Amino acid sequence: PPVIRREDYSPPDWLVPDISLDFRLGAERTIVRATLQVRRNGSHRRPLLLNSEVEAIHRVTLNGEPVNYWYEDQVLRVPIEGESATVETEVRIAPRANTQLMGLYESNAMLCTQCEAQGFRRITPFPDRPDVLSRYKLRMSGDKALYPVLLANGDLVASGEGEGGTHWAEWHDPFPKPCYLFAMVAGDLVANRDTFTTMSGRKVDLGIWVRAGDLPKTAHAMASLKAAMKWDEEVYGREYDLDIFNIVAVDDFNFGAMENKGLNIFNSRYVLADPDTATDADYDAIAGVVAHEYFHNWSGDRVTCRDWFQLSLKEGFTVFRDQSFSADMGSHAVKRIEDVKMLRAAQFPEDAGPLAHPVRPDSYIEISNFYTATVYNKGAEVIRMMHTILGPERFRAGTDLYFSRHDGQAVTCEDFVKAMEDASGVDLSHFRLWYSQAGTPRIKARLVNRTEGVHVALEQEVPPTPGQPVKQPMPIPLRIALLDEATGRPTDERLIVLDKASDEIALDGAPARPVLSINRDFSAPVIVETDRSAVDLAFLSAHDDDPFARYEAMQQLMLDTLTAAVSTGGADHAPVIEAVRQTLTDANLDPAFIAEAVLLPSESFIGDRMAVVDPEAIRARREALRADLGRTLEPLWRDAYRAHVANRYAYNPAAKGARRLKTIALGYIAATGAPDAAALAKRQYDESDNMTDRQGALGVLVNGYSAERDAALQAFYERYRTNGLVLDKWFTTQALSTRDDVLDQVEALAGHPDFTLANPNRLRSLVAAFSVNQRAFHDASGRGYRFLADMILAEDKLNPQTAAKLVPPLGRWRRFDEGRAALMRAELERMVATPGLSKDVFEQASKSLA
Ligand code: HT7
Ligand code: ZN
Repeated sequence: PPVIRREDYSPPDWLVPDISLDFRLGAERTIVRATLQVRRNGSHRRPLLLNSEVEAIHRVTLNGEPVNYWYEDQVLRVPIEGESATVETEVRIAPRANTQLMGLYESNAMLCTQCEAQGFRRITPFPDRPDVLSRYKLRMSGDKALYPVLLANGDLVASGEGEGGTHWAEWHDPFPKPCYLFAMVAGDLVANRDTFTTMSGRKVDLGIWVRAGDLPKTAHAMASLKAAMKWDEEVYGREYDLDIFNIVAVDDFNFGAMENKGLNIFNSRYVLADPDTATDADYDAIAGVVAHEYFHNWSGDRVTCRDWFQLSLKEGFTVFRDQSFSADMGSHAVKRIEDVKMLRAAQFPEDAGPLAHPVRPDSYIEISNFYTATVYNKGAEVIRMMHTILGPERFRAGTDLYFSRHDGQAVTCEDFVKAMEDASGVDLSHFRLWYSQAGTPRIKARLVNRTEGVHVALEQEVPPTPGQPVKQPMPIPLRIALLDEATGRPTDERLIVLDKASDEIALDGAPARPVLSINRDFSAPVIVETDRSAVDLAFLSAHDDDPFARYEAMQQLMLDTLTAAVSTGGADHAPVIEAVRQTLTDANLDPAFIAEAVLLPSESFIGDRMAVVDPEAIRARREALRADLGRTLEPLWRDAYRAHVANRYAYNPAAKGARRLKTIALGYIAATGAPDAAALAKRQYDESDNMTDRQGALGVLVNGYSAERDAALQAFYERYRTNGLVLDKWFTTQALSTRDDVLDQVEALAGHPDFTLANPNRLRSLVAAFSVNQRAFHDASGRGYRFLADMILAEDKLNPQTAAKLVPPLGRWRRFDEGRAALMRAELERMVATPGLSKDVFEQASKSLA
């Protein structure tokens, strides 16, 4: 398949300032008529090229006359003599047969669209690229009984009854937009309606559209939306610009949600919540995703991307915005820890593997493979570093300038950085490397005593990545402080920017016995190695005034202990146990923070720090430390459990933290092998008044062999079998079990009548969850690899985009022993050799082999 390169960008030959669309809706067949007003862009004689991946092209006219068009390689070429013209097309599409869930498709009897990145071409012929901006007018008509609600971007301008039980609606969107932001929905839906008055006093009608039975589950999404609208006004000065803002929940969706102008379409898992069916993590995710999509109205819709290489322009920036929003709505410390955990779980391995790419990639085969943790999460860290370097006021001046300078335009990451520079006067030339160089920088830091005082000696190395064998040193902002080992007090924090391969920086005012606190608040997305001893780390885990650094010290202590245990077969657990004891008994700490701090690093994170990953040894040593922590501190775990067990459900940061700590304590009690542990967990399961506690108890039970386990799994299934989102949790919980027979269970679950490849959430709930179960997935027999490859190949026939997202765990073969590496490679080779493989999976699998 052809490779698309960033350096080959050229502006569009033809612009389409206006488009009118007419849809005659039907699930089996929908007829789409489009009228494009086109205008030549620049002086050239090239034809108009329209991307087209529709079922059938019925008719093409030019200025009202039939035209000799030419259709080849999914491109329709229309020769045009003049400088502007009217091009009309009529095509047929088949929403029900659309299993890719791109373009117009059917989900649960509703018709809906997904156009980013390249779905619009599956609806109607069009120059499907983000730098062609058009004003849209749309008319749709369909069966009123099947589709009583007809929604699209912009404002509803007219509606009425048609013949034969049909009705119609017309929507106009006054804001020019790229076609990837086009959306329409037709279905039997009801709305949770509300209003928001913007800072200039305009009233906006809000609607969250769902199936009738789901209406009671929309309150949290609505509250989140209103909070996000207010926050964007207060923090970024951004006001909503249309009179209507609608959200629609859809069950079959390839991604989390989509920011279509005025009509966001959401995976229902990021809309629907009540305490009985959604966990605290679900509630948090809903708030975050609702905010993210809403924030795109400015960072993505009003100012969009020139080409898909610039994806992080909107995604990195918008993730940073949603992270900041969620931090402001709850605990900054806990949110930062969660975001860093996510970065380390998803982005660091990507950056260290065969699919590593810069935040602004240089080439792709299939753009949907580039909606990655690097573009999103590392992209957000890049924006955060600019915020750190410039400070909040200059950063805000930069975003103001960016929005005013580029409103209504399709621009580049370079334009964003330039606006930051122009508004702040800070030179960011060197900083631009963060967009172009892949790989996670590694820093070595140590304190050295010089005659003039204490210095911090720093070295950096950026590892080679595919296509980038040699790297330049990056500018790395590091927040640093020294803690006095005698008093526990910190010196003032300072921000240093390491911009050379190595440097030594004097730290004035150092105490007599300083301990280094570095990369505070995770100021840069890097791996820091220090020579700090277990004593230093334990000290920081008890005293550091920066909550992230405090958490990090504990993680490092645990990681050092576990990596030593894996390589030598055993290690001294005492420093970790003492540090956990300190944290658990510190009455000044928030339970939500304690919960994060006392959790051991994940098996994959431990593996990421090893030269050759040994999944069995990691599991064994981690479980040994867990059991030791459980046994030695058992009275404290039981205290923590009792302290929170009787709480009535409420959704607020304190109650969430209490629930989290309670279930983590339950896990440690179970790790001791205490005879009452299963009964305790079953009681929590039976008596809980919310899904967080219920799923938490199930997650503890599922790792054991008790009768309570089977009873709880059965009860869960019976209670929630008709609720797809909750049933997903049932699959995931079992796929993540630490039991030795999990592979048998997962294979059996793939044959369960409720398992289906047609719904991406269900597929991910079992298959993606299993692939992060490090011990089971990497079973030395290769059975886990075969299972995953079989699933990918089966899914590829229906939904290549979703299939391709499952490939990366197999691409980590270089990190494993020869036996496992050969087995993983064999599965990748089998995929690449499969006739009819999609370019989506081909790109991921072939790059993973290289
Ligand atoms: N901007 C949205 C991306 C998206 C997407 C991409 C590929 C295939 C399907 C998709 N659905 C949504 C989501 C976001 O970042 O807000
Ligand atoms: Zn986004």
